[in-house]
Amino acid sequence: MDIYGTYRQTMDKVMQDLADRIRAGGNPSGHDKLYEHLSCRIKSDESAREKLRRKGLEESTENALLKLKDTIGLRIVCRFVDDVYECVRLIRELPGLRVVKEKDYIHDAKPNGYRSYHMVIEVTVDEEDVAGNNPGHYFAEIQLRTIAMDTWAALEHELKYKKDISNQEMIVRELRRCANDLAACDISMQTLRKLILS
Ligand code: 0O2
Repeated sequence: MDIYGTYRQTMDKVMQDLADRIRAGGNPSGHDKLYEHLSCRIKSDESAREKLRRKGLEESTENALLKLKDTIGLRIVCRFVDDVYECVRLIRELPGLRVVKEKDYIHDAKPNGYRSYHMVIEVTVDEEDVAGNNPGHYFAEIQLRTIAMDTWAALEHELKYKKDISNQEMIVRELRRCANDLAACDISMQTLRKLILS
């Protein structure tokens, strides 16, 4: 059994239900799809344990479910920046969930160039949680970004794990430049769409 113990099944249920509801809202009939793709995952046992250790916390089911807010993760990739914010609005209005934390790394990019909109939400479900509540509460993190932001994050994530890169400084600088160029493209594409649709 993994670190999530008997709660794993409920986590899968919470994740699938959330994804289904976002898919339903993000595909309004007669309108363009709000997002390009949506993916979800439960953080692996190994990765959850590594994150708990990194935070100086004991590797327990309680800590995994209560202290890590991203064990249930959804990622929504949109074509345009406006669509990201439209999806955020849609998620805020879903019943049975409470937004606990939001970080707008699109408006305030990280120093390395990372851009994305992060939401931590608490979902209420008719199952017991690790604190013994029923209905129970489960946390999930939703990351929303454009295709351009997603491409950048995927590449940067890959490079993060290659520790023996020479020219590290130059690569970090170039990655930041690429992130800024892609952000400029996102703005141009958004403007073009407005022009085409007006
Ligand atoms: P993984 O493997 O993707 O799950 P937290 O670290 O979550 O406790 P914080 O500061 O609230 O605390 O997290 P933050 O910065 O809002 O974002 C956490 C997640 O966002 C990361 O999860 C990444 O998925 C993504 N992320 C944040 N910054 C970067 C970045 O600079 N580059 C890339 N590629 N992704 C980033 P994990 O758990 O680190 O990893």
